[in-house]
Amino acid sequence: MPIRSHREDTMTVTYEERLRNFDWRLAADELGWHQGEPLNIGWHCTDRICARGLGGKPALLWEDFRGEERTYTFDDLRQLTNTFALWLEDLGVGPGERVCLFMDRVPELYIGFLGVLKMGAIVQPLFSAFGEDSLWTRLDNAGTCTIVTQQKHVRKVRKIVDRLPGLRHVVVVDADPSKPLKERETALDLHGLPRVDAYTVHPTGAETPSVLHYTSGTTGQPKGAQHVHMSILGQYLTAKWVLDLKEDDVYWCNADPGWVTGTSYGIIGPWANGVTQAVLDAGFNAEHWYRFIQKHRITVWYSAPTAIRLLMKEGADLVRRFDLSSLRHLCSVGEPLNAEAVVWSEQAFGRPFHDTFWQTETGCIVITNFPGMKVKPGSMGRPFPGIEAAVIDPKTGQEVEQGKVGVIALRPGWPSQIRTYWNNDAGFRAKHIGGWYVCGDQASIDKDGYYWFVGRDDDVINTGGHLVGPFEIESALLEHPAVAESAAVASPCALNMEVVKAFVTLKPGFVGDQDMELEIMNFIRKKLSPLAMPQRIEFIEQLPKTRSGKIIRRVLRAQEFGQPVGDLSTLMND
Ligand code: 6R9
Repeated sequence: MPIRSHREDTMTVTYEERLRNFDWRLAADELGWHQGEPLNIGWHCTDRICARGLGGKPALLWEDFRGEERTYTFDDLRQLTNTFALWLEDLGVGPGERVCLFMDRVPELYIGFLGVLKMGAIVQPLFSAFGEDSLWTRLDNAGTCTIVTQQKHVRKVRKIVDRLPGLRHVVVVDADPSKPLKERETALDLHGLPRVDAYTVHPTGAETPSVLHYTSGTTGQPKGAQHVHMSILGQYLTAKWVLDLKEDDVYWCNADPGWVTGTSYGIIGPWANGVTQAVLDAGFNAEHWYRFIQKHRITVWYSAPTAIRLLMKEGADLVRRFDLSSLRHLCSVGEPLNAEAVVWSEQAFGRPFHDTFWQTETGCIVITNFPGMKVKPGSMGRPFPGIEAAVIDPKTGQEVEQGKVGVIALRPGWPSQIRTYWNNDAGFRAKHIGGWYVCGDQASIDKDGYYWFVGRDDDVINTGGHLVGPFEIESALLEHPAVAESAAVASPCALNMEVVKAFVTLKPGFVGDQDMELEIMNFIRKKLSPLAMPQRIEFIEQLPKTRSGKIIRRVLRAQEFGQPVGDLSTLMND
């Protein structure tokens, strides 16, 4: 069968040309998929790439904080994902069950992700820095049957396993033989198993659930955003057109697969395109990052504003000590990309960062600075072809006038959009108004159709590009014996844009001093995660509330940002 070349210079195709007669069928055609046929992300990212004759090409260039390195070709990935899938089947995991991956960015995470999808189960990646409460909430909600983890994280799982009757297996991918495993625990030495060359991938359909990512809102515990296999159509095409991926690229995505960027564009998008990607399982260090780019000759880099701000702090002189001439396209996501960061990157790297806006719920990039399109520093760009976007008044559902601020709304129907929230369809429906899906972000549109981000339209805190819900923090705070009531709000931060600040009232007999502040901070860090830990705690006598007793976070938030507090006439205790 002749293999159609995917080589094509997207820079020569303008945004306007892409818009003309756009149809998502284009992505289906390029992926060789027809409506009604089985569709499986795991197969498309491995077997199909090998069938295109790219089996010997590196898929994953992996390196960790100790400098250990490994390379996996697409054929390695194909076989190892088969091996993983069959092993899970033999363990008794069935299609549609939830398998959580709770690991650092080790190769087993990437292989496991595609392996779970190949055997038809739903993959639930969770950030390995999560503490026991964050972990329990998400495993309990999803009814997870198996968690795959590392020896270093198994301790956290052990603390909650008794409260998870549906969790049948705890799989440890690097089990230390000197440390005995407990009940329900199983060791998996993936690299020691005989490789499975032929495996019958489960015939998942376009609408079969694939990935479950937990995301935070203002109310209630985090919600499970339920993606389906058809998402690959959107992830494939946006990776190709927005990240501008071409077959000889070496691509680096900074995001952890615990968050949607790390799966949509750290696994599915690039590999569906047959592109080599590099992974660095290490924390931030500017020199290390630049050395990594230089060493692997990274060409396309997908990063985030907080990381860019950290790099800016280190200065452009540091950049000049490395040969970063391989870089040809830079993109950013997760938070507003300041105009200064775009200007700085032009100076430091000779290229601007291109902003991309999207969410866990959208599954793929929806508003963006298309390659070749004029970048207006500070703007998020324009809607991706096939995405009908608007800025509406959240009360009426009507589009606002040009230049006026409203909320970003998207017309449902693109392939990567989540289908619902796990066990919470009402929560998902509540995000729709007048036939629009409402993102929860405020923006305006200028005369050229560019979107300008204003802020969140709810109480969600965006810290370094990670969304944290106030409810989860406040619930955990209440578990501390000294805390009577609390409100968690965003507080400005030059580096992370926002950090969590908690306002706390204490029970009688407790003193709100520095020791108490540190104790509570630590308590939250362990239970939830370092991201959710309040960076500041203010002990107050009374929280602002409505007459019906609801805490009004916006008053506290406005104070933090030095903004007008607004109408306080509904307050009970002002
Ligand atoms: C992909 C991802 C989504 C929220 C989103 C918005 C913020 C994302 C942004 C941005 C300004 C951008 N956000 N991209 N804000 N400019 N380019 O981050 O998913 O974790 O669900 O967060 O992040 O508030 O609604 P998720």
